[in-house]
Amino acid sequence: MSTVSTQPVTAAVVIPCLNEEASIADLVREVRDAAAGIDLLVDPVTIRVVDNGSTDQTAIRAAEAGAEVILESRRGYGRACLTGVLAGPDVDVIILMDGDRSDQPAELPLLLAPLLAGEADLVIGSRLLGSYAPGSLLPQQIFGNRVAAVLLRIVYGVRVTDIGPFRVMRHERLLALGMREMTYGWSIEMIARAAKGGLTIREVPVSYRKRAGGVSKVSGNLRASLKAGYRILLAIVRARRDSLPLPDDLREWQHGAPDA
Ligand SMILES: Nc1nc2c(ncn2[C@@H]2O[C@H](COP(=O)(O)OP(=O)(O)OP(=O)(O)O)[C@@H](O)[C@H]2O)c(=O)[nH]1
Ligand SMILES: [Mg+2]
Repeated sequence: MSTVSTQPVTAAVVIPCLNEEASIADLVREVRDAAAGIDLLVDPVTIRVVDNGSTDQTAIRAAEAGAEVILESRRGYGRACLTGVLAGPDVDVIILMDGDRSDQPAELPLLLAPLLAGEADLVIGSRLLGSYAPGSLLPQQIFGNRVAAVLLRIVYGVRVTDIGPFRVMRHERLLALGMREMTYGWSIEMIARAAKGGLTIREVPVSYRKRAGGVSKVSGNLRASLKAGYRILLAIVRARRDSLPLPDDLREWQHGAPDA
């Protein structure tokens, strides 16, 4: 089912951001350097920073560093990801990564290679197969990820070690998943829907850094962590029930979707 690329493909790096002024400019530069050095059939690579109502200088810093900045006033991690995915012009491949500089853009080729070779439809960077800096993943995150992985195996028969934010997928395939989860359940919903749609999911080891500055919105905040846990469980259950709409349905749905 996966597609092999023999011609250069276009790609967009979508970075959801909420108050990441401390890290976003360096991250954008790292992505640009990584994209320039990619010895694969990817060209050009655009960088879309989706600013989700930051009250700091995130948007200005990102634009100064050369990113395209998309403002999304409706809150939610998944919402920001989807807005970035849908922001035109259409590209062949979508790359998702966090805005706090925890993911390493230099590892982009590791994720792109299996996708472009047609070996996988969704490639996810696994921090547990790779490495993570001390303090970058809290014990509750590791535990939560393990629980989520077990549920994915039980409900969808898919084996993953981590629910990492750094991932790549063809634009068209991602749209066809009909993503609905507009908060932190987005990452797990993508895996669940891909598994349900019979897509091939591949993990590659990546290294994960501690956030480069700024404030944690999820793992460092108990209330946010509990809410994220609930959204993740909900996403697993809901993805099982829902059908997979066509891309056109998704575009319509995105317009009328309730706020997260
Ligand atoms: N667009 C958008 N982005 C968000 C929102 N909340 C968090 N983010 C971004 O999503 C990414 C993940 O959030 P983090 O705060 O890093 O969560 P975390 O990785 O669990 O926590 P740390 O380990 O402290 O980094 C970061 O790039 C945030 O800026 C949101 O509501 N909207
Ligand atoms: Mg983070």
